[in-house]
Amino acid sequence: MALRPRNAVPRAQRAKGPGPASILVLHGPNLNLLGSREPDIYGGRSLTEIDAGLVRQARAAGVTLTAFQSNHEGALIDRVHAARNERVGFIVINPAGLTHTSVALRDALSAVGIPYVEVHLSNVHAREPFRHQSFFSDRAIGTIVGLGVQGYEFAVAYGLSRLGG
Ligand code: CA2
Repeated sequence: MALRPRNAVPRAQRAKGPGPASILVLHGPNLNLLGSREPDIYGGRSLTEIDAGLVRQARAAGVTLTAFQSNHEGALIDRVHAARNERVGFIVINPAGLTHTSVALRDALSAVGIPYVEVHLSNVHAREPFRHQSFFSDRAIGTIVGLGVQGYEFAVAYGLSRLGG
């Protein structure tokens, strides 16, 4: 019997096509407001600053990282579909408010089959009961909540290790 290293990515989940696999970071509705409102809950850094840091983190490991934010569910679904043809090997997603409502975005991620980690800046389990339910967690490799921007950094570091970067 052939043994596979514990964290190796199964063949069916590897990014397709030539060239190195990349990481896609997806941000859901209202996260474009980061840094400008409710810093006590979501921190003081803008989304542009956060994304620039993640791009640098991945680049240092020789991996391309692309970030995308939308306030529209359909645009996020289209972006997930596009990832199929882009050699995206790993997704980091903060679905924001769609976490608690969107079967459609969950279905899109399941359909493309790209492994993902779900990140939330705040500890959703310490907030209102409606935030305790996620349509994404059971299909995620893992979830990171309540660690602020570091949650994204840990998720990208994990993605890099999976991609061998
Ligand atoms: O903690 C998170 O990351 C959330 O995904 C953020 C969502 C919330 O609906 C989830 O329950 C938990 C809200 C994103 C709103 O982002 C804002 C950013 C700055 C100012 C106001 C809202």
